[in-house]
Amino acid sequence: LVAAMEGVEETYIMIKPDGVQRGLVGEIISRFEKKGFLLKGLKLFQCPKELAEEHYKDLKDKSFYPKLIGYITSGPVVCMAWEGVGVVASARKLIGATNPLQAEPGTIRGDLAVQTGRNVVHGSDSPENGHREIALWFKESELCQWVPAQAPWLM
Ligand code: 3AN
Repeated sequence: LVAAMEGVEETYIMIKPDGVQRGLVGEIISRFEKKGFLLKGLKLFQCPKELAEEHYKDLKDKSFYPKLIGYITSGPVVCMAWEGVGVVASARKLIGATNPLQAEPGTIRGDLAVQTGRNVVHGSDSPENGHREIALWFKESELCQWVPAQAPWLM
């Protein structure tokens, strides 16, 4: 039902190792839940180096790339797949600017982070990448195709 709705997208959201270690998992998940998006997949996961490199392959020529790979593989991350109308852009708004010092108060990074290299959360930057990243981080069997019994906020 939901998948057939116009404008429905999916996005890959990941709580990075600093978010997990600082005890921000519940707080961050809660913001997406309260907004009203639909959770399709969720797991705590130690990311292997090869997967981190694939995920961030577009950044491989950047000077910070080796540090970024080291950071993402430094401890467990929380992987999430969220679905909803316009979820990709909306999630990026909830997350805030890449540099947490420029992120607006009220956003996750604006409220909870100070460093670009420790910005607690990732969100896909396009519907295509949402699709690609969910396929990269989740097995099909780890994703639930479900609709809440009462979900007027999704309709
Ligand atoms: P966003 O995560 O907001 O989409 P991107 O895609 O430009 O930002 O960067 C991906 C990740 O690379 C960021 N979340 C951050 O962890 C890291 N990153 C980006 N720019 C820098 C930088 N100047 N120094 C260190 N890490 C960076």
